[in-house]
Amino acid sequence: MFKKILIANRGEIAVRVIRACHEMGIEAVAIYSDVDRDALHVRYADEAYPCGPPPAAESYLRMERIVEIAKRAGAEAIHPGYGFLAENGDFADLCEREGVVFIGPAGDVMRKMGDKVTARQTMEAAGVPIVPGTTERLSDAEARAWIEKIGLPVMIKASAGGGGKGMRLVRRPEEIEQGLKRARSEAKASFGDDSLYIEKFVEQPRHIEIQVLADGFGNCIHLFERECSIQRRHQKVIEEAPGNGITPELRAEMGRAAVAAAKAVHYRGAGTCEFLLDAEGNFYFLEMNTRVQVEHAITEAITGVDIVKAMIRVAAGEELGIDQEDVSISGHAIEARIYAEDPENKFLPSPGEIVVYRPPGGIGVRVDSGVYQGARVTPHYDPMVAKLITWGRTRSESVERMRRALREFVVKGIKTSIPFHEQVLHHPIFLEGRYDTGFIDEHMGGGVLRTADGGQEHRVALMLAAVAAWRRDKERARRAGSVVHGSGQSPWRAFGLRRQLGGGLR
Ligand code: MV4
Repeated sequence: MFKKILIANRGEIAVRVIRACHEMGIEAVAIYSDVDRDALHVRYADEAYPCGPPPAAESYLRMERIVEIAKRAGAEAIHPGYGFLAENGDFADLCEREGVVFIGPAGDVMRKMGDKVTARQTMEAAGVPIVPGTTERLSDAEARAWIEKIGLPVMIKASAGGGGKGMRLVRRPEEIEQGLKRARSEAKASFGDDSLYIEKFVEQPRHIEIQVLADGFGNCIHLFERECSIQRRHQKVIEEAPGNGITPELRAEMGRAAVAAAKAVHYRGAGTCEFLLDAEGNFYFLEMNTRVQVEHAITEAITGVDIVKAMIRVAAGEELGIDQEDVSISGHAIEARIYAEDPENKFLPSPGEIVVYRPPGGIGVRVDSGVYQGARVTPHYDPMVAKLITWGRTRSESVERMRRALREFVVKGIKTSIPFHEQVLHHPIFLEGRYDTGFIDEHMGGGVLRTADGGQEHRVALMLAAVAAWRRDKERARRAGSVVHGSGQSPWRAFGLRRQLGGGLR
């Protein structure tokens, strides 16, 4: 096993990896940009080295410099976390050339999945269902012909895109020309690659993803699904595991597809296959994320498997040591991503000093955070300051814990998305678990919480929704004996009293 690992990241994920290292008796080396000298991940690490000025391109993305630091510190491996260099095949190649283990899949595997046209070809060949559409790079003429054949509506997507970047929805014939033109020029400008492909548009899909783990010996398992349909502008806000209403049969089928996807590329490490699930229960492969994801912790909560430790073990050449039959789902977990953003002001970033920081605790609560009281949130990086994960034996229990934990969570000095999460956690459609990717746009007014000036109507609507939820909960509790406790008094508490008192209750 490695004796020392460098973590090429910052924030909560760097802390998460350091914790795994320390449990395994491995020393952790941090890197930090000039504004991160006092960051939490630096304090947790055994050693830390500066890597440059705050812009990521001059610090956390400096491949040669980071590998050089690893070698100088005597670290045998680099964990990239998520973001930054995590899905950069050239970085994995560089590590290998320099004799440092990259904790993740091989560079060519990342490139294969990073290029969506190649990924679609690979998945089709492996028998994994892909969204109906094309599997070649298309000229404009070919694209027109295919759109004719597939029929509207379609999505025009950039092969080099992903995660919602570089895609355009075309619903009407007159939108085709501009769609193609814009998609191509955006792809060229954003990725330096204007290859496009076409997919049939899946209406009101749900985002269901499967966690996989694989070693270098051909062992590959899945750790079931996560539902990530609650997103705002392709940014996940709330995730849960298992997914709502996913039958054991569908779960097994999607799990098999994800394992087939991973095996097709000789995957090693932790990865995630994203699928769209339509209203009829059909699922389609979208893309594979070749890294540990932000939301991995909810899978850890329901399976008990430490995903980061598994990544480190297989990167060190060990066998996975877990069979598919060894894993099962226990209970339900929900994650709320706490962002330093102001939900009452268009989710604008809210940097500054965290003057008061009092995270929740107690049974079934996990907080993975990269900040502490007195720390500064700078505008240079991702605004996520903490992940709040609650587990319960049932979905209702995890919901109740999440409400309780959100209520306990005190962050002062910066604005956070906590009030927005509280509203979602009281929304009848969320409570029913019958939502899709349109939830925030259709039921949360696009996510904009308006207050003082002219937002009265909006607030009333949200309060009525909360009261409806409370009535429904009460009615259901009466009929089924499965209670979502605490909602008896909370619609008013959450939306009226608490706001009137201006946070005084905290
Ligand atoms: C789609 C789609 C409907 N049909 N593709 C957005 C993120 C990227 N990973 C793929 N995305 C979508 N692709 C087809 N053919 C709808 C979305 C989509 C979406 C997907 C997952 C979660 C949230 C979403 C929000 C809007 C659109």
